[in-house]
Amino acid sequence: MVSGTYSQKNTIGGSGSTMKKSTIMIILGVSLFLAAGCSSQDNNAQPTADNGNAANNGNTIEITESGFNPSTLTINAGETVTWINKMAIPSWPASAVHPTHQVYPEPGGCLGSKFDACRNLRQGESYSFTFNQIGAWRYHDHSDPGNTGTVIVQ
Ligand SMILES: [Cu+2]
Repeated sequence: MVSGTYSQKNTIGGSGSTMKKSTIMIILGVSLFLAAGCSSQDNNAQPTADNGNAANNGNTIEITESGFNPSTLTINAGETVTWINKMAIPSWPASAVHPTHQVYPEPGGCLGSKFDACRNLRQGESYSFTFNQIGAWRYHDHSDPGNTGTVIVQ
């Protein structure tokens, strides 16, 4: 069927109308593609941005050469904090007090409490913890115990 359309048996008028149809189809197709492309970009951009903020309520602490940034962060109970290692060397966020990590009053984790990354984060890696206990919770870098910070949960 397809090869018949382009065979020499077709009249000039026949192939002309085929070309017009093709042109219209292409224009329609491009218009639909552009319209669909624009709307899908709008639909995708907003949920991604919203979800990114909602994931940890913006409670991100960067681990840098000069310490935890911010070194003190205040959140509401039930919110999640994410530490991200921006250093080339590894970092292990964990509850005070080194080396037992037992200050945060929830059991679990690998040593004394649930608030413990339990491993070194490499550069670019992150650790998230949800604070359900109200208080001022000191923590440190288990791989560099002199580096400390506080999460205040209200
Ligand atoms: Cu420690």
